[in-house]
Amino acid sequence: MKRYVILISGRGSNMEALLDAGLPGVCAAVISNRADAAGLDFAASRGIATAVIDHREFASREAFDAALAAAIDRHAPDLVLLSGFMRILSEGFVRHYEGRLLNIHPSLLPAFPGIRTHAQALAAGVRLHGCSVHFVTPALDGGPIIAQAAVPVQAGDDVASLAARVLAEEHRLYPRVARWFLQGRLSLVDGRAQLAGEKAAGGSLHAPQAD
Ligand code: NHR
Ligand code: GAR
Repeated sequence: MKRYVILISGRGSNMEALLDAGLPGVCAAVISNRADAAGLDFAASRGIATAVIDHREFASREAFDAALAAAIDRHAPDLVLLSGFMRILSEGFVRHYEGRLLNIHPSLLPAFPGIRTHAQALAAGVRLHGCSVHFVTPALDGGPIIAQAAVPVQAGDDVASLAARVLAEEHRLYPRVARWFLQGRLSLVDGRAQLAGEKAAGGSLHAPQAD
């Protein structure tokens, strides 16, 4: 069984969705940069090892990232999942986990990288919004996209209503992609996401075709 580590910063609802999905792997640890992340209690209640590496205790991003990597590598994971993790990671960290580091981002990338994506989408007036799972590369939210899910933006939406609609899709999409990886079907090849059984040509991997 492959081993995975989940990184969180807060609520941890995507982490819960991953832990409840019956994934074909072992969650070796949940690690947070914030001691008050609610998700830590849920993980502990499942008997999963937890750790806190507080970014404020480090003089530089590189020093924080080195401590974080040490805490992760103690568990020798095959896969590391950013799950509402809110710290930008340095190039050295990202390279160390190249091909085994995934993120779920609450927009249809490449639209709206960074934070406050739902407010960005409302301000832009887009009719479709959603979420993307991608391999993490040094370019923030710029790594190869693996799968996406779209939701309509409805008249009268505010950030809360739109975020809730996207979050429901996140909870379906992220476990699905994690399953592909843990099954050994998903890999990063020449800077593209490759899913076994799908043609590489044409670019995008459409989640509905892949199951
Ligand atoms: N690191 C790299 N190198 N590449 C990516 O693609 C990354 C990453 C680290 C995190 C998640 C990402 C998201 O899904 C992610 C992708 C945090 C910020 C941010 O601005 C931006 C994007 C993401 C996560 N963080 C601020 C910082 O200074 C802090 C913001 C806060 O604490 O609220 O690190 O959106
Ligand atoms: C999720 O919507 C996730 O996509 C987003 O934060 C939320 C975390 O919720 N991630 C980012 O914005 C990363 N910058 P959760 O803690 O309940 O999973």
